[in-house]
Amino acid sequence: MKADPAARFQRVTQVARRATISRWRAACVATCLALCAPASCGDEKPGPSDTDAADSCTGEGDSYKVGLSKTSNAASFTVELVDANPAPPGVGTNAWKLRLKDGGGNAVVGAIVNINLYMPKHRHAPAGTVGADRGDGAYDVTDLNLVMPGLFDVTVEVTAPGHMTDSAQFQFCVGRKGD
Ligand SMILES: [Cu+2]
Repeated sequence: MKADPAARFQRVTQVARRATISRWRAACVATCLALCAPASCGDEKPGPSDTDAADSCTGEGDSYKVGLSKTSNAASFTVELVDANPAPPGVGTNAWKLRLKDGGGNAVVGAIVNINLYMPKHRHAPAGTVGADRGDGAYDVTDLNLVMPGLFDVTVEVTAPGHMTDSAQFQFCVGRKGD
């Protein structure tokens, strides 16, 4: 059988991709194992050293408060974090209420709101989600999944009628639930 260079290239690419994915996965698993290494893993109240191991980003990122607001990169919007559950943001499923305003302070309605996640220290991007339009500039995010402890960049990408797509970033150091 004649070797097909295109097929061979595809196979090599696939193998390389798979290797990248498995390396990525291994790094992730290693991180999780390191976090769960203490015998106390699963305890309700981790000790101080355990907590440090859990986040390794203490003091970094935004300090959560009700009404924390960010201006988008091109200053088209402000994105206000009106409410968060849990507060501050924690590992697992998070529910956020956002309020969007344009540069003139008017409610942004009918926008497509994508929430993108990235963990800068782990260098991977967990799956994000979307915000549901509740009218009058209010958008509900019900299933923001912060999959593990660590530093998260939470990018709110807004595409609204009459505006260029623009993004605002929050950054949170996420600890274990109950921290
Ligand atoms: Cu991670």
